[in-house]
Amino acid sequence: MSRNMIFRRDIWTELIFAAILISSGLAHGQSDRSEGPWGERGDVPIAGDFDRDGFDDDLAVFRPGPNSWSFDLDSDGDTDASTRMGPGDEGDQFVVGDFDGDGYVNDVGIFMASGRWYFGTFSYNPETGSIAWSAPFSGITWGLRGDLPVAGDFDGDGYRDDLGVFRPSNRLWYLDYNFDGSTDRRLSPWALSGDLPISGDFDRDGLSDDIGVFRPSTRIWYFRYSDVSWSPPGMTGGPTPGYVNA
Ligand SMILES: [Ca+2]
Ligand SMILES: [Ca+2]
Ligand SMILES: [Ca+2]
Ligand SMILES: [Ca+2]
Repeated sequence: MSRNMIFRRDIWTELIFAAILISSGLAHGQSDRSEGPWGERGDVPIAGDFDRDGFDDDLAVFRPGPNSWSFDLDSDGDTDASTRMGPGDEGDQFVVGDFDGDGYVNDVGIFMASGRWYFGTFSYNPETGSIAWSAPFSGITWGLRGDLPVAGDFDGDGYRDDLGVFRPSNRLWYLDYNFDGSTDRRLSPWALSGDLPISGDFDRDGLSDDIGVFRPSTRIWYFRYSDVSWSPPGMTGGPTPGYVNA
């Protein structure tokens, strides 16, 4: 074998190794931690504080089909509780917030394809290891089919009880403070159709009032910080309440 052949083979080895690195996800960005495998293909993930220990580090997955929920209450990749007595059906989307204002992010909003929302709370009992679902809230109709929901503290009142939807068709974001089914604020177009919305406190000002998107085509994440100063729901000078349903 000539020197040239050996050199070429080394180049190929390098290229194949690089391709393996890229396809294995190592080049996709550094993680601080990874756990699992936990959950199954097709599961819908959420995160919150379902054990009410003050940390929003609990994972849960909704499994369409059996319509069951599994919980990993310390995100270590082990199931700590599960129940079939929870919300959800095929095609539902979920957001997590503090809709009852008790200070714990353990309430779930269920956004159905019909535009109907309902809300409830997962309560974990550490004595029995069981988790219970209760839904004392009234439901609302808000948003349209195809909207992608988020939840946060968009009015900055300290409660993560506000809903938002990103509408890919017009790139508008609609916010409903206090989940009463009326649009309190409409943001200007931002992000692209195909982007997947998230919300959180990305500028670290202590309020979960910022939005973001993940763009699957490029795997880039974009963030938009909120500059909302608090004003009473419905008094924001935004579009007519209920506008989003029109
Ligand atoms: Ca927790
Ligand atoms: Ca709560
Ligand atoms: Ca709020
Ligand atoms: Ca913030």
